[in-house]
Amino acid sequence: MTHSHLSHWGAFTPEVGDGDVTAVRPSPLDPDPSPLLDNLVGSLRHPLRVPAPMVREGWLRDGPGPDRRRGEDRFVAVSWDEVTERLAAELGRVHAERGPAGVFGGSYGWSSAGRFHHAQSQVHRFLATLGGYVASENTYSAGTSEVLLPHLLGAHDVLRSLTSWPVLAEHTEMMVCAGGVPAKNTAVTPGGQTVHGTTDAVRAMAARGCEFVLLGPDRRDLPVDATWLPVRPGTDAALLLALGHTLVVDGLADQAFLDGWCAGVDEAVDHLMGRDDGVAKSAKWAAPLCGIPARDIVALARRMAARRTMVTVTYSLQRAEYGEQPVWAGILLAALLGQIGLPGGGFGHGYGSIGDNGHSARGGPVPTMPRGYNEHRERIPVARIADMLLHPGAEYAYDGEVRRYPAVDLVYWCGGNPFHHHQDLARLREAWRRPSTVVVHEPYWTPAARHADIVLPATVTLERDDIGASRTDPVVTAMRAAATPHAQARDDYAIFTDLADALGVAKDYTEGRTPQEWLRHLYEGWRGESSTLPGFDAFWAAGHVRRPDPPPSVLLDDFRRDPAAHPLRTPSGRIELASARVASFGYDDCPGRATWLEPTEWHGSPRAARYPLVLLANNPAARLHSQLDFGPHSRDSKVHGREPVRVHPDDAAVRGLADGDLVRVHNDRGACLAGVVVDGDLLPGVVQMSTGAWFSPVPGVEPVLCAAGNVNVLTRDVGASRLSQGCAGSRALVEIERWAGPPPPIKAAGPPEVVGR
Ligand code: PGD
Repeated sequence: MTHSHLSHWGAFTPEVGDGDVTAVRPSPLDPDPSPLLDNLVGSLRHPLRVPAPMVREGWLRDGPGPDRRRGEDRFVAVSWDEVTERLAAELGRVHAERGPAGVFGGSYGWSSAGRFHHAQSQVHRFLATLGGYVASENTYSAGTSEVLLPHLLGAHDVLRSLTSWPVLAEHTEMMVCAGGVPAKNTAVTPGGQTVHGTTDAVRAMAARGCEFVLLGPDRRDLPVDATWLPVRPGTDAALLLALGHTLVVDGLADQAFLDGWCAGVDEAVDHLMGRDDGVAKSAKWAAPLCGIPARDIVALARRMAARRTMVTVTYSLQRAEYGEQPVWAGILLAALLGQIGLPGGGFGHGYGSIGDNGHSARGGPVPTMPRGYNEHRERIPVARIADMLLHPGAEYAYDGEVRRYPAVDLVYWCGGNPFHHHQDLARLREAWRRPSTVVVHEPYWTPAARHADIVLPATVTLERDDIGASRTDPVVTAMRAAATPHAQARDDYAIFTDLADALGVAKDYTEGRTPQEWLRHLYEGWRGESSTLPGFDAFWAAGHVRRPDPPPSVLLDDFRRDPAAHPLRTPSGRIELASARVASFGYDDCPGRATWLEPTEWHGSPRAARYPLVLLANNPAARLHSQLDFGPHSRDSKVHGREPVRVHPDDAAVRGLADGDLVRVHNDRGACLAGVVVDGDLLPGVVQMSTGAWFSPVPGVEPVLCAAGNVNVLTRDVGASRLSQGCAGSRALVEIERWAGPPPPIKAAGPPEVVGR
């Protein structure tokens, strides 16, 4: 057996003593194991585990209802029987009064690896069995592109089937990376990753002579030496358009490709030339916006045209106001180069945004817990949760539709942390006070759990058997329980089974299967008639089964070979460089062709007079999102126990700051404490803080001061545009000042107060 367990950040075998993990041995199959595995040490019996079912004191005493105490109240431990009875009654009340429209089960979040005990699948299945719920659509990761790309490239799943790394290693001569290929993100893959191969793949490309060009404000976003064009945050679209403009005026655009494979070419090129708005998107135009000299832009465009060039845009660029534009401009630039569909050239999206991007999928789907059918079809774009709670009944625009927010009365969350993943947390906290009841299943006292009325203690993967698998992973893993559940924790499946029983729908929910029977059922269903794959018992005994290596893939190669036989699912069947359909929606924040729109928050906006630093609020290197923030590896990354803020030496000097100083990072939405790390790898005027520190508001400070350094107190809660309504959390304007006086304690570092009745 090579390993006995799987997490989103690696396969491993734990060493367990006294009921807890004492050490973690990475799988020998993994050439580049992630240090995130260390966060698992001490995670099973940690004081932040939720030991028993908990009900918020105010909810228990006063009953359901909007409540400003949510998040600050004490909790009362109750028995499983009592909590099941109370929660079943409350679900019954909401369904009777409001029907499925009263229950929000959108419940976004990565939860844990494991195909059966997958928290999202379990909560959706349970709520569907009950008669339905308001769901959410798209992701915080790539919600902008998930709406935009079908308009430009059709149903082709560009987000998941990029040209694979071995093809890039063989053919790519230049890789122009808007946002880089950040190694930190490639440690994690939803569902699990036994083999970490992205950093080695990038190094292999560099070793074969591929030139990397980083367009971005943080040099660390590429793990190899690169030509660095430190573009100002929020101006990538301008730079990409200027590169395209240069190709056109220099006669380097591939007219045959534009004529044969693209639609909307005249409109897109007219905009580049400024024929529609009088502003040519030239290098001279872009230079003062993006901070890159015009001659460097022109020289880069010419070098790109002379080589096999891959243009890639990270997900973080679309996780922003007007985030559609850098993606659209990247596609336009790649189309002008004419290399889309050729090995090693063309367009990529999200190389380095997630561990499995660029690694080919291995055949069909992996074993998957069926979520059931949600008869209530209503859904909101995932990042509009606070708007929904604050403005029931209000109209909003989305992808050409006009919708209304439902009047939700009960929020049910399982496997996610909205007080980590959402923006403008002071606003979210206000919204969170509105529903009558908030239910959270959590292994830990996360900020989401602290802001709930009913907290049900869930097991973690090391306390249960499961099947681990993801799209690209070379093995399917028998995940073996290594410890007994902590205190009274139970599996989400067991919790929902009892609730379903109390509500009279247990048979529909369980289909009469125990967890072990489900594992066998899911595995055998996945194996099908295959004679090459072992049966369940042999799989379980062996610990894993290998999946065949997939052939290398090239994005859109079939379309390139024969566009008539393999048309895209766009109105024209071609790549839509301008989209009449998007234009017909009439959105000025996402018109029908790639453009640069001035962000509300960037160096050039009036607001920068008060908040002159552009904060990059991106995914962390020391943990997955907010998971195990208390773990040893995450803790080691902190400064005075707070999240680090990286500051350029010039910006530090102006403010009299040095390494290790405690600072207040602030704007008018809120503030957080952070520890200074002076770092010359940033563009001056740009600071960087990772998401994921556990929200720890200091009581009585308005609008909010987070003692731990949760960066989402500073970000703006707006949709990327009316087209996608995607998460726009990746940037914000801030100022930094030294924190004078004793720092407030981090309350989220310990459990909330639990009282008797
Ligand atoms: P996680 O910390 O992974 O964050 O947001 P997400 O909510 O996914 O939360 C998962 C939770 O599930 C954890 O609290 C964990 O303890 C719990 N959990 C794990 N296993 C189980 C289980 O078996 N049962 C139950 N009941 N619970 C379990 C991530 C989201 O954040 C994402 S994907 C992105 S890309 C966004 N990125 C940014 C960003 O770049 N910038 C900003 N400002 N904000 C972002 N937010 C988004």
